[in-house]
Amino acid sequence: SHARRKIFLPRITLSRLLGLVILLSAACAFILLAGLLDAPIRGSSGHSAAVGERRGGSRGKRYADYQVRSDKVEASAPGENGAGVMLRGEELNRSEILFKKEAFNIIASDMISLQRSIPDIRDPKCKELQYDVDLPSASVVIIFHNEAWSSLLRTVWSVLNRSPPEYLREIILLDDKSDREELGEKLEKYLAENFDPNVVRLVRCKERQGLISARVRGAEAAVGDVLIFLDSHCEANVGWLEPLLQRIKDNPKHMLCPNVDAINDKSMSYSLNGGSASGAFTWSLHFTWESVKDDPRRKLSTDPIRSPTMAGGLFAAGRKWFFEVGAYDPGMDVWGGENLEISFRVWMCHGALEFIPCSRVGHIFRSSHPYTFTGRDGVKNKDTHGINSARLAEVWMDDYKRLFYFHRQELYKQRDQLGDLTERKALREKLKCNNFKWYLDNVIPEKFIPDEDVQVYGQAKNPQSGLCLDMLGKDEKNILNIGVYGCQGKSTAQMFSLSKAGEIRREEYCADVSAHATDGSHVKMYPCHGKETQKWTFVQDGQIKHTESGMCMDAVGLKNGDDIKVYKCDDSAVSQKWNFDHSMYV
Ligand code: LR7
Ligand code: MN
Repeated sequence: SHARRKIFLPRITLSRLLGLVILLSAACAFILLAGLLDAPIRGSSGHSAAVGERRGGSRGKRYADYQVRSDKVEASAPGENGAGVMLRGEELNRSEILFKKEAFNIIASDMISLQRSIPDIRDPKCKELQYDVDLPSASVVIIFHNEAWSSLLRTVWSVLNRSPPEYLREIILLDDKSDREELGEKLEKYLAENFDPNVVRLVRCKERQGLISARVRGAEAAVGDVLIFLDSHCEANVGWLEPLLQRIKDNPKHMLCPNVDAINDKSMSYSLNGGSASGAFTWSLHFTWESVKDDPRRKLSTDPIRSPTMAGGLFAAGRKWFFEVGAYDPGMDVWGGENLEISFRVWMCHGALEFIPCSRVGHIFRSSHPYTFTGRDGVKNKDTHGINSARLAEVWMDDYKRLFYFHRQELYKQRDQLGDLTERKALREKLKCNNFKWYLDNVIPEKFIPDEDVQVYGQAKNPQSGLCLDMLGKDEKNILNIGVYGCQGKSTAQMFSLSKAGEIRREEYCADVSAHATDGSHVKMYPCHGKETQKWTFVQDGQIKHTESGMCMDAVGLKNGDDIKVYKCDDSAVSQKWNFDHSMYV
């Protein structure tokens, strides 16, 4: 694999460049002075000195408060202190056109300093924590494919400016075969002029790898003790590095995520993004953010947050252990699925996954992808998330893969075309990993299992109308009325469970009716909360009765696509009878 990439080593060192500047003109004394005070110079010279001195002598504790730049910036410059940029007129029009290409506001990003300041929004208690002086060294791996110039370099600068040089071994910029002009020689020149080549290293892939293999290439090129992966449109915040390194020093089998702050895709404003969060997943194998659950192990607000899953892009792991625990599945392509795969794997194979509240990194959340989904096999517009997820389901989820395939029945039919899985299955054997049931029971016991934690499930049919309860093409997240539709068999839109707790439930959303429901009140899906408005009683061939209001779901007079309503319960009304068919299996 080494033959396929080229390691770029610039010929001009920074000190020679500096010398040149001094010789060229006395008028440049001003520039030199500015240079000495400025972060580019300090970043490079500081870092090259640091490589040899690291771990030399002094032990003890220090605070994580490293920040070079923010105090010297004109506070009114665009985007400073994490402010958003508001565009008008022609600039606004141009940014909206370019938004389609970049999936974020590139005009605003280009207006902002590559070294802008951002607010230190850590919990104030983070500033009281102390860290060992002797911490492991970090290799920050930033993979990119056609990332915009300013967002890419702002990521690099934020890491350099806010990481103590003695711990930052290197930043690896892994170019996953970008074809943008400016990311070619112009980038090489910029890096050579601004950074120590031993600290900021550019590695190029000859063929596009997709983000998953690209990350492994980056990790293979790294030499630091700890790998820290970042997306190519991030901004590391004050003190972000030390809490990660300390935690890995103390727990070498922990994989850690910084708290992901939000950089707004339209204004570039930097914000708290709700503070702390953790991760979960849906049975369709998408990552979800969750609020932090109570955990008796957590004594302080600054303590790590155990998380069943991670979002994927921003995390740290010991370099050796990252490979021991299986890096990534090399059969996964382009984008998607690897985040849940690594999450399940880390927990099942005797590691742990945590969010670290005192380590904060901003990320531009984009609503589309500014690149193609052409696979390594040349096939265009691949459903890489689906295929990658099916691979993970086959290797890691045991019988629970049925819940994924229920959502993706076409993939179930093509499951012999997912590529070779023997190595990943062998890895699971070799590491003697726990099974998926263990993961569910121990790591995410609150996860609703639609065909286990239930009384009945499947499609709910009313014999009189012949219609089934149906989402009517709506997304439950919008809290809209549910209805009835011709029964479809194994349709996700018609999958409902009656949970043991008496909810009419779809994963995290529950059928909800007000306590004061009257004849003709609608039924809405609402996030499950376990309270009375979401409790129902039901026996097969009987009524679905809302316990609190005493009203029953009734299909009287309903046609395909109508909303379901509740009416006063009437034992003799066939329009109030329902059957769940259990038949969710493919
Ligand atoms: O072919 C590619 N090669 C690449 O190198 C495609 C992408 N990339 C790079 C890309 O330039 C970027 O730096 O890979 C990185 C991630 O791609 P994004 O930014 O388009 O992904 P995302 O932020 O939309 O998606 C999240 O889920 C992905 C699933 O595969 C990855 O794990 C991303 O890293 C992940 N991002 C985060 O977790 C950021 C924080 C939370 C969110 C969202
Ligand atoms: Mn991203």
